[in-house]
Amino acid sequence: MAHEPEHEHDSGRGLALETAKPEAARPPLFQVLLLNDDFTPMDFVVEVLRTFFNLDQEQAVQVMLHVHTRGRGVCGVFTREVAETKVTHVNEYSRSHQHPLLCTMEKL
Ligand code: TYC
Repeated sequence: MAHEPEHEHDSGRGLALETAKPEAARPPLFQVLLLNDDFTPMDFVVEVLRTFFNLDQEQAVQVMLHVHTRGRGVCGVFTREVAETKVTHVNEYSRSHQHPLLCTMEKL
């Protein structure tokens, strides 16, 4: 286009126009993490990763062992509301089974 007033800060008519940023097209992303502890059984962590994060057995064991050896690990990346719901559900599930497993989230 020769002239797009929406993107011009000086249109020549003394008026600055700007369209709103399309935030809805790229919502902020959050990684959901599991933290290691000394008490939660490995099988329970694998079950959590399969149930809440839709990982297959092989992926779930890989992530669990990463958390076990490195202290923390990423279960998945989601928009804010989905990440918050995963964190709440995983922590409630762990507590309901008397395990101290902790799930948290961080903005990317
Ligand atoms: N460290 C635990 C154990 O040895 C296993 C474990 C892995 C716990 C990952 C939490 O997020 C976790 N039984």
